[in-house]
Amino acid sequence: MFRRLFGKQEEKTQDEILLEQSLQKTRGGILGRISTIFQANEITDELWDELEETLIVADVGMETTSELVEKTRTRVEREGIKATKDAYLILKQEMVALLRADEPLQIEQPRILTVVLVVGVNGSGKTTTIGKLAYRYRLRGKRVVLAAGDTFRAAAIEQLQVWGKRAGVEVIAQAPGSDPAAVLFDAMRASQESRKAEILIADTAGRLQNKFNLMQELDKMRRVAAKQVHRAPHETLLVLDASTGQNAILQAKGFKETAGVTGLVLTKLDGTSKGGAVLSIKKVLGVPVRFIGTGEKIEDLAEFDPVAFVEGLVGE
Ligand SMILES: Nc1nc2c(ncn2[C@@H]2O[C@H](COP(=O)(O)OP(=O)(O)OP(=O)(O)O)[C@@H](O)[C@H]2O)c(=O)[nH]1
Ligand SMILES: [Mg+2]
Repeated sequence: MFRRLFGKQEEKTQDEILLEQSLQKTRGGILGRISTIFQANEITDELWDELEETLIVADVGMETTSELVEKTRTRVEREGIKATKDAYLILKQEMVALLRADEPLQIEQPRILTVVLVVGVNGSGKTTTIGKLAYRYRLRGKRVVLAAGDTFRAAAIEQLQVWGKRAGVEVIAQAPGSDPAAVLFDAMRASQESRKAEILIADTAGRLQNKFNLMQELDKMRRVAAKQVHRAPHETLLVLDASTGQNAILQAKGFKETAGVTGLVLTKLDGTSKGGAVLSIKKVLGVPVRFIGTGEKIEDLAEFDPVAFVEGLVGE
């Protein structure tokens, strides 16, 4: 019913199945209670109170919780809805509305070369995500090149090379310690000339959003990209460790202001019960979630789909 409401086929895609599996812990936790709340016989004040409390405990955040409950309640009252199962449907619709992106993802839009910058704090899962993205788009018949823009440590370059091999795509790298903007410049030129690549994905060093020098370095990469290819970088994906819940959102605020972030990748959703925090991300940051990391393997990446996410979050 819920899927059909959004014009979805009954058959689930591989991405939707991955999403649902990665939300098992979240659904098994406090958020799983929501479907029980809506098994009550009547819609009462207590039902709304209980819903609000559950969402807050599930790390959804105060502001988003209030808005979500208020909107759902208003619609239920205005539309004269009496059955709890119909109210539950409205709640899920409102959750989907919170997550919808305003713009399409740029990676597969037609253009000569699409440049994707991947940023985030240490250990959030940038390099792993790049490997997964490269694999995903190569399987779709795209020519992909990776740029080893994390020149901080030799091991970081090697790690990207390992992922490149796994994904079956080329990695453009320079010696450790080189200027990341120069690596990107080289990789862009190689992509356009000898490699004829359609998608270039650049790794960057893990950094804190408040480290001035590192943020300057990122800015330089952006400027170099823009000089060489019209409107590049076309996507700047911020990778966040979803297991840190609301903290991930705080971190993202800092990045968003300085790094021109256009989309989010949430990793390690599979290992956490804090998936509820995802509901407030788009509202708080104004940036949509684009991908979900669902494990450590190369195929463990799902394109974010609000309907499948909400289904996985609270159950059908
Ligand atoms: N369970 C799970 N683990 C993940 C996921 N994504 C990344 N990891 C793990 O997180 C750890 C860090 O991943 P990296 O890709 O090296 O992170 P990074 O952001 O590139 O780290 P730095 O280069 O040190 O800043 C690794 O052990 C990955 O296997 C995910 O979606 N799920
Ligand atoms: Mg890395």
